[in-house]
Amino acid sequence: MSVSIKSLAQVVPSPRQLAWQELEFYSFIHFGVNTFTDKEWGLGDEDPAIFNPTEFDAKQWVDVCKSAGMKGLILTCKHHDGFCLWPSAFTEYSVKQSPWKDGKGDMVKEVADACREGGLAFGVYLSPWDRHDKRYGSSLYNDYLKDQLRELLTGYGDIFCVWFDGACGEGPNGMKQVYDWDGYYEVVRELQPGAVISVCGPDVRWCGNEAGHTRDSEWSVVPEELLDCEKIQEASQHVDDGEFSKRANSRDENLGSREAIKNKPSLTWYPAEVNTSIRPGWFYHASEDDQVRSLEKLLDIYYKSVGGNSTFLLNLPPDKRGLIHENDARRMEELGSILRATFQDNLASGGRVTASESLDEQHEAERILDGDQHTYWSPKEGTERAVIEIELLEESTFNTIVLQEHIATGQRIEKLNIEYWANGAWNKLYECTVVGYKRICSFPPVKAKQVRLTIAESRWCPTLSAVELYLSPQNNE
Ligand code: FUL
Repeated sequence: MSVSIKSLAQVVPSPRQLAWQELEFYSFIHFGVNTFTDKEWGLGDEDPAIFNPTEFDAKQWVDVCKSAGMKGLILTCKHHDGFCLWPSAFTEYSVKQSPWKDGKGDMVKEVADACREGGLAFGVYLSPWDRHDKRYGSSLYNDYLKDQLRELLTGYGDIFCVWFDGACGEGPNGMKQVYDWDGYYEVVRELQPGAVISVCGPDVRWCGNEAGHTRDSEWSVVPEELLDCEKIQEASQHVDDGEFSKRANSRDENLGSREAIKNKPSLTWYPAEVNTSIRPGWFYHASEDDQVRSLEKLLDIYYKSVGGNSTFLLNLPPDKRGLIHENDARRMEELGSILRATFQDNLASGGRVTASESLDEQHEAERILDGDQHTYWSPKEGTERAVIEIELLEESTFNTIVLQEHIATGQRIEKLNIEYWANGAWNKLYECTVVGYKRICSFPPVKAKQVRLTIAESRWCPTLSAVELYLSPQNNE
């Protein structure tokens, strides 16, 4: 093994990664000329005159997101067609040329302001692939993209995320662009040091698919080579250097187990984001009005992403009016209601908790139930197995347990099981591998007063910052 277990346990997130992880659930908004042409990928020759949302209301977008319990929103400020939703000084191909607000509107500003007013974090998607701009394919284009980044990162307040898409097709002159990734990152770091750079960036890893599929064991500590994965994927398909097939890939199922990392020279904190759309497409198509994902499916993805050590980026495409369609809005409200009903009453609070051992007074077992996810229990350094017992104030029925590790000090738990006391014995309830930022455990309802957690395997020494018990009105196991 190239890296010791102790040093593995000490790979930690940056403050910006930590702040991003705590957002948990946020929306993607795909809106632009494609909304009006009924396409997924524009060609870059769309007439700006078609861009004319008649009832655009950024507050409606924000309200819909909030009704689902989302904490942020990422807007496609420019998609592959190159059309900009803000009046960029560096191109004419933008809202400036559209009839919307007589060419005087700034959609990025309206959305950013509405987010701020509504208490949502705001993020920007800026497609490096641009099928309109004539500079595409030359170094001038890299300067153009940086100028656009500067506009977006200085004119619209705090930005929590810059989402870079890996797509790299041909521009209007039939040429491909060699992206200056490091140059783009420098601009982001300089102007918005608190923002994460996602997917084609060093802070947030693409989960590897757009279907909502999640991993059972999602590690945030993974081989460093994954950092470049989305950037080189396109090129790699044309290069067979004999090494490609051995490299870790963001689509691999097993990225962070001891087995997967055993011969890797270096590891990094690179947590996953699950991105998918509420409909089959990323942009709005009236023909998909009756294909909004079911509440059951969305809940399932929520439990496995937010509750599977990832974040959940759910796309909600506004329609030609500039509103999130009633069907999608209704589904978001339903989702929010069930999440609120599930997580409102923690049956473990006020209970008693004991641990097989504790590091010191600051890390006693009580930290697990103190309602503060920034305090935590931990055993002595080097203790890889531990047992925690919780006694509730009264016998209760529950079907959901939320576990949280204190990830600011690393991700350690590798194997855990939960039991409950009934009929004079401990009964098996749930078994899992990783916990990480959050693990939501669902199972058929049980009635008990005592619950026992056994951490059977961990890296160096585990931590737990929260164990919460709930009774969800809906069974998600
Ligand atoms: C992909 C794009 O090609 C899709 O249009 C969409 O924006 C998705 C989120 O990323 O790479």
